[in-house]
Amino acid sequence: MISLTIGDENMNNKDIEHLRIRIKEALQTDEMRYRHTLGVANTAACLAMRYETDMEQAYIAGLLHDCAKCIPNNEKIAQCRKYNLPISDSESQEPSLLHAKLGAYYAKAIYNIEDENIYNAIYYHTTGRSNMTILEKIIFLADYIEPYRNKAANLEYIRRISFENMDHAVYEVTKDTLDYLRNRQISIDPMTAETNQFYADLLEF
Ligand code: DGI
Ligand code: FE
Ligand code: FE
Repeated sequence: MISLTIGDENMNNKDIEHLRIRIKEALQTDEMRYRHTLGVANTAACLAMRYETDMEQAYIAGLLHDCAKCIPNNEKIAQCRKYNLPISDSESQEPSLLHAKLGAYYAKAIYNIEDENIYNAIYYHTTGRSNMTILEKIIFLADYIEPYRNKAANLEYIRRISFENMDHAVYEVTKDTLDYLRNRQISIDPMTAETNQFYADLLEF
């Protein structure tokens, strides 16, 4: 169902406001993180308008996408073990990556958001994956382009093409992320490389 107003169809405004307050509390150890989160939620809603998909769903996924970000890394590992979430070699090496899958789990288990599409958008928001849904691409891109982001290369260009062709924008984001990781000799998660390859092939780059 396409929802064109926030807090209308599936959740009322009080539910969304409640969710926002809970997220603010969950992120209170990092004052920039809540600001970033609101930026992602609002940017995701704008992309949903552009691509004529459910705006409320995009907003909620944006609000929740980093809900596990502020948990210390050793605790992220402990939580993943506790809830039987698989930890890959690359995540053992770089446990901060776990905030994506742990956040997806929390969206369902703690914040009671049952929507499978929101779950996947949060789960894959850091590395992306092959053949993403519209919502997955919206969250992946909103995370990178929201107004408070200011460090990434080519941001102006990626902001523009996100509103023109999301597949192209996902390709550019993963390309820049891979360059960034290689330049700093940081380990590359196979999923990040796979996402880049999938969108390069799709676009015949
Ligand atoms: O949580 P955010 O900071 O808002 O954004 P995010 O979930 O996209 O995480 C960004 C970080 O993830 C950034 O520092 C780069 C890192 N990252 C993305 N792909 C990989 C990666 N880090 C490693 N080690 N390997 C990857 O493949
Ligand atoms: Fe994140
Ligand atoms: Fe984020």
